[in-house]
Amino acid sequence: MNKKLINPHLKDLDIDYLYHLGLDTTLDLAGLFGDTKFVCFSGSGERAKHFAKKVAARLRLADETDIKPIGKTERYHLYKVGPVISVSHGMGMPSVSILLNEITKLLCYAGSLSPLYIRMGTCGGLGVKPGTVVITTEALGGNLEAVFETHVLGRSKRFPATLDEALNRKLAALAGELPVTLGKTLCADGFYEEQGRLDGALDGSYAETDKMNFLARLHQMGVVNIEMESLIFAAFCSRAQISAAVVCATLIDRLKGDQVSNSAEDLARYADLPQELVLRLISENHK
Ligand code: R2B
Ligand code: URA
Repeated sequence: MNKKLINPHLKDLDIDYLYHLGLDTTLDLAGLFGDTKFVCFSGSGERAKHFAKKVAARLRLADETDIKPIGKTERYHLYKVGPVISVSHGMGMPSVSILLNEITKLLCYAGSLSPLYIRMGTCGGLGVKPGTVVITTEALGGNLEAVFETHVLGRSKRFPATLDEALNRKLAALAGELPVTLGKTLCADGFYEEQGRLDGALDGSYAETDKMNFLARLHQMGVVNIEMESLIFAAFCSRAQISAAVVCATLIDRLKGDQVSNSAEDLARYADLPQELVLRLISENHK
């Protein structure tokens, strides 16, 4: 993280209320979070808790029963175990964007020097078996460019979105028997039409052949998976010079269908795979 890039207006605040986390700068943030080395993001609160418990077990730290959320849990669930923050980000880029802002301020106030940010998610796959772990090399937006586009003060702003190649290589090297692959990720603004599905509520006015042509085009561009958060994640982290990676397990092969109809056991098994890869990285650094 490059502290020089942090918003200079923050020093004018007497107290900064990290509203969505339910934390503020009157608390002992340095004591609670100053030693953070990894921030691991999951979609749901359940998965963030599950990961926190696994970190505790793998690093032989806290007892499972000590794993309690810090702050409020109305929007996000945040756990701290040893050098790891495990936090949920919800679905979609706006939700991730709010969390990235508040977590990054939190870590600056806490004095955590260079934390790694890793998103561990689920996704649709393209031409890979369900249960494949995809490490994102490049995140593309709905217009298929590796640029995050947003609006600030009524004007369009474009931010390049790059991830840390060296971190990707490190993660890939830890794969062992895990079914890991590297590839581009399409980051969509929605789950249904935005991902070329034909099972949304409204008539998208496109046919099966249009959908298949689109998916084939993505596949030819080297896109291996589709999810909803990687682009803002990459863009925010590039802007703050935070080393970041996105590691997601595929639930289905979109070349074969749209519906996510996996059993609860399969879903849990798949969601565990990115967690296992990231646990290996954390354990290696904790030796
Ligand atoms: C993957 O799964 C969620 C949608 O089901 C979304 O958060 C994503 O990126
Ligand atoms: N998450 C997505 O965003 N898309 C899928 O197809 C599956 C999970």
